[in-house]
Amino acid sequence: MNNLVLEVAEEIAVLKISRPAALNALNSETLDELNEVLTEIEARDDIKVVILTGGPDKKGNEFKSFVAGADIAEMVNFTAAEARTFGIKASVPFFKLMNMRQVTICAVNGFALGGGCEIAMACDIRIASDNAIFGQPECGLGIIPGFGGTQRLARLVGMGRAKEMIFTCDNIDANEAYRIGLVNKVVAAEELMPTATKMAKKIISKGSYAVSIAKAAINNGYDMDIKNAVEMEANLFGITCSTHDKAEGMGAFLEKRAAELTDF
Ligand code: CO8
Repeated sequence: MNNLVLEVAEEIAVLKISRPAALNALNSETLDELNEVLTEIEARDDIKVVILTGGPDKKGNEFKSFVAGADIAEMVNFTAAEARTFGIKASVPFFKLMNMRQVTICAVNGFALGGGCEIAMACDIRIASDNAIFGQPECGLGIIPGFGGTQRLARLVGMGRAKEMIFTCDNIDANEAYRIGLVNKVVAAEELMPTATKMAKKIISKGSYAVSIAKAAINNGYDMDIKNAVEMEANLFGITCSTHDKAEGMGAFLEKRAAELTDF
C-alpha cells in the first residue's frame, strides 16, 4: 500500500493514513487501498478493534494532521460524473468502518477537515488530541460535504449545529467538538494512542461476539421506527443467548468469579 500503514498486535489493528506531502488528504488511490485493507481486516479473526489515525506530516510532526480533507488537487478538474464516482468510491470503505464486525476507533491527531471530519464520523468512536481541529470547509470551496458529512454530522451533533458548521465553514477545536458530541474524549496529544489502545483493550476484554452484535443492533435500529427496532434487538438478544460467552459470563457472575470470555 502506498498511502496506508497497517500494524496488528494484540488483536488491535492500527491503520494509519499516510500521505505526508498532502497532510493525508484522501485521493482515489488512498480510498481504493482503504477499501481493500478493510475488506482484509473484516475477514481476520485476529483483529477485534481497528484504530484509525493519521501519519506524520513531511516534517515528521505526528500531530499536525489526521486528514486535511479529500484531495483538492485531484478534485479540481472533476466533471459532475467523476465527482459522483469519487463520492461513491469513498462511501464503500466509510460504510465498512461504520458497519464492520470489528469496533472502529478514530484517533484524531490534528486537522480533521472536510473528508477528514467525514471519515472520523464514519467510525464508531472518536478520540481527539487536544490540538485537533474539526471543520467542513466545502461550501467555501464551492462544493458541499460529499463523503457523508451532511448526513452524519447532523445525526451526531444535531441539525442546528451541523448547519452552522457547514454553512459558515467555521472550524472548531477539540474541546468544542467534545462539547457538541462530535468526539467522545479529548486527551493530551501524547496520550492519544495510549488512550485509544486502552479503550480498545477494554472492549476486547468483553465478549467480542456480543460487542459486534450490539454494534449491529445500534446501527440497524438507528433508522428504524422504535417498535421494529426493539423487536430486532430482541431477536439479536436471543442469538447472543445461544453463545458460550453468555453461559460463561452469567455463570461466572453467579459463581462470583471472573468470566473468561472468548469471541462466541
Ligand atoms: N488536498 C490536497 N492537498 C492538500 C490538502 C487537501 N485537502 N490539504 C493540504 N494539502 C497540501 C497543501 O497543498 C500543501 O502542499 P504543498 O506543500 O505541496 O504546497 C501541503 O498539504 C501542506 O499544506 P499547507 O502548506 O496548506 O499547510 P498549512 O499548515 O499552511 O495549512 C491547512 C494546513 C489549514 C489544513 C491547509 O492545508 C488547508 O486548508 N487544507 C485544505 C483543507 C480543506 O479545505 N479540506 C477540505 C477539502 S474538500 C473535501 O474534503 C470534500 C470531501 C467530500 C468530497 C466529495 C466528492 C464527491
